[in-house]
Amino acid sequence: MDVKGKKIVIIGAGKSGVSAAVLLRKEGAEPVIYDGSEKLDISAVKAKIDERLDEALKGSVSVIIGEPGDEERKQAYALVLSPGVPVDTPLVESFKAEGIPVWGEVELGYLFSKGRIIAITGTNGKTTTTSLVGHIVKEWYKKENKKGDVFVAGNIGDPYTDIALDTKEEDTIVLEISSFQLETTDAFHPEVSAILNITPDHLNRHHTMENYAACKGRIALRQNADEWCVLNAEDEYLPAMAEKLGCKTAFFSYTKEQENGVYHKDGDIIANFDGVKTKILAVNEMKLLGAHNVENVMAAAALTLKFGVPAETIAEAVKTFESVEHRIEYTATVKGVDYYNDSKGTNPDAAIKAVQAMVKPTVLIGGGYDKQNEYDEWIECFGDKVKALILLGQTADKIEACARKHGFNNIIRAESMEDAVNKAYETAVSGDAVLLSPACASWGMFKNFEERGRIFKEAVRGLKG
Ligand code: UMA
Repeated sequence: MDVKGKKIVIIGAGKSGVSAAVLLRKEGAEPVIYDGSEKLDISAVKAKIDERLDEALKGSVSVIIGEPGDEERKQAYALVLSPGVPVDTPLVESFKAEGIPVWGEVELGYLFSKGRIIAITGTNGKTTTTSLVGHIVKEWYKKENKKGDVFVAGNIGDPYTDIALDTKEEDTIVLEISSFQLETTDAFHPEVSAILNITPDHLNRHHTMENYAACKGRIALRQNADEWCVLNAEDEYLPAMAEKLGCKTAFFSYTKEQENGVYHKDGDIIANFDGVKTKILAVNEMKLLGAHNVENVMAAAALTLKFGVPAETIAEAVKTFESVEHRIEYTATVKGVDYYNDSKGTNPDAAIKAVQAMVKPTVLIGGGYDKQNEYDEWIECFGDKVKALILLGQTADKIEACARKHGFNNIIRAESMEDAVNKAYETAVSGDAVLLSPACASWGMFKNFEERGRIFKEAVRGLKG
């Protein structure tokens, strides 16, 4: 793709927009970033761009608060949307009406990268599975002295566009991809892909579950009859979706034997392909906790087996893999109480998995930005395990009403994360656990879930004892 001298409009000056601008500028295009936030610190954004550009290109990307007008649209060669920017707005429609291509981070990264691609989506488990697949492929490269590098990028935090220009044919790119990022893919073509699960999330953006599921399905859009998509056999939507995909499908299941996939039986993870059953490893050899992590390991095993990694290498890599930051991350033990950071529990389904993974009476910290999710199933999963619920953020009233409806009344309100941690400290007794797993996004109170998790961990470390 030759973009030299082309004017390209980027919407959003966050991580994704900045990386898109750097890539395009390095390729000789003339990108301009527009951002809708009045609070944007333009000089900080420009500094982030300039630190990644050669001397001669520094200061050459404009960052503007507001939206592009008619003139900018007429001159534009392409529109690049950051993942957080909805596609169904009059602005995006006006570009499309002029026949201007609309790219997202994944499409742009794909157009400028080389190498083999493994792509992972799903409502929950994406980050752990993507990190684990990256770890397995890295171990494989090391063990077999393969030429090339393994990159891990996308929704996980380092934009695909950030690494695209560094990639070579012999490299492998492992991508975590969100539904937002899949709305703008077209040519994007991974060699193997996975959809881990589809449960309610981001319905304020996608409006219906059908739209949301259709977005996830786009990951396999360009895969052909020789390529594989790995799916969760126990998901409500995925077995039906498999019928419509143009590629081969492999399934993973925690409860049922699979004839064409990976399953869990009697504490073992077993692969069954072409009539041959191979034990990968036993669940008690994993460092990751919880049934949801057995699913993540099964998905990672199916993906990497179909990518060519031997079962033995997969097993060795899984055994050394520890949990990722912000995902049921053990933080500290203070006065006999274990604290866990699950800030990545940004929807009810993810938060249910975290509660299920707890083995002690739990004081739970929840609440945050309202993505219009329902909280009934989350509250129902508390059983006798959750002894108190500390609520903060925009959704506190909605969650409290839902909890009381289900007969759960031990609710404490907090003003900030520090306040929530202090109240958890006062409530928990030795032998309990405190879990931050909000079931909501962080936006509004925090920049992102990483910041929320870090503030939680700092507050925990600041507790006396
Ligand atoms: N903005 C506009 N107009 C809009 C919306 C946003 O101008 O209509 C501006 C904002 O003012 C802000 C910037 O866009 O300055 C933010 O862009 P963004 O929301 O796309 O965020 P980035 O910092 O670019 O990070 C994005 C992903 N964010 C979202 O999808 C919301 C990050 O995923 C991702 O790691 C990063 O690109 C690299 O790919 C985060 C996320 O929360 C982790 N993802 C959701 C999830 O996992 O559930 C989907």
